[in-house]
Amino acid sequence: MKNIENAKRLPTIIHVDLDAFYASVEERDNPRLKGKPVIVGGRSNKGVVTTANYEARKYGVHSAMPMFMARRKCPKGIYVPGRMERYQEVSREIFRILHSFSDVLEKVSIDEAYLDITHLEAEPHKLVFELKETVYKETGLTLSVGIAYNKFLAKLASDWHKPAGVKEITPEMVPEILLPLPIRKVHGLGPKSCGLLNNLGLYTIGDLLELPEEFLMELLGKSGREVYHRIRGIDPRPVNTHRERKSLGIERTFPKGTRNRQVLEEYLQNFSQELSRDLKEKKLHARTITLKIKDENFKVQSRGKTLFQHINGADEIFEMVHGIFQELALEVPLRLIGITASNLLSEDLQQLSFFDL
Ligand code: TTP
Ligand code: MG
Repeated sequence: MKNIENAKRLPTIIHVDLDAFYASVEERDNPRLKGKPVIVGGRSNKGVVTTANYEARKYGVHSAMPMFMARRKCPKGIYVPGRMERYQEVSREIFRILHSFSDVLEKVSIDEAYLDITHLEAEPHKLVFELKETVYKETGLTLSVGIAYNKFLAKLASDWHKPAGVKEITPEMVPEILLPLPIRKVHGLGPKSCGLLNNLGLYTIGDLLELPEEFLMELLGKSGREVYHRIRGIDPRPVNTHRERKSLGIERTFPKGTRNRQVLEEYLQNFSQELSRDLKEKKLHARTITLKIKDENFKVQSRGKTLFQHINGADEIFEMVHGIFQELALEVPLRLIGITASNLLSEDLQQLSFFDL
């Protein structure tokens, strides 16, 4: 019995993160940008950098940097405004590919996911190689991957050899890898907690290992326990395929305000279709549909309707949002229109509850 217990394999979890995601999509869509420093962000000098490709990072440009500073550091850079819808579209394509490798997948953000591949036959490095090849062939984008036996270490590893790198962290490597790392690398320690710990003279994970669990809990509250275990390479969080989503939405800003009902309704038609596709892909149904508008005076309004049953069909969504839209006076031209689906129910959970009845 003991032997069987010992032979039980550790999980194999991979963390996938696209390289300079928005900037890479811009490069791919516009070959003229290839090899040049590309910066995506607000057009005005008051805006900030959303992301910069690795060429631009050589000049010291990075996410959240004010645009004027980026322009100063990298005057030859190519500055492009973001195209959120396009990034969403490419992201969907990538997630379709990721799903085909393992359906035990947790989406963390538009360009980041955990996949549990423990149950698959394939050797992890071989699978990761194929996954990278497939994403590159089908989308032209590169990604970095971390392989480990838990989520914390997999995420740490994906950042190791960016861009386009692969890094595995095995149990034997843990002390050597973790001890010298700065404490900000610990998932769960934000800038505020890091500041507190630095003030106590604690800078590396090695320093943190000296602290008793109670001390960390007193300092950090509930997350103190998680941090205590994480710095020892322990993280029991499973890859959560039903990560709860609160809402799903799509919106569009216009370069010029419009009151043209026909044009606006056309947007709503398209959005309803896209939202429906998104909900179906995620096996979700929504009970509340909300219309969001912003007019030329920057006045934002959201109006929602809630049904008794859950829906995810394009026609049903459009019918609801159209009803709300028709009640609007449209006195001031609109600069933005969008739809959000909320009060979501996962199909898997729904099935579960049927069985429970
Ligand atoms: P990240 O994965 O953090 O960054 P990245 O993909 O651009 O670069 P890296 O190679 O280091 O992974 O974020 C993914 C996308 O999310 C990024 O392309 C743009 C967007 N983003 C923001 O909108 N605001 C931000 O502050 C950051 C960091 C990212
Ligand atoms: Mg990324």
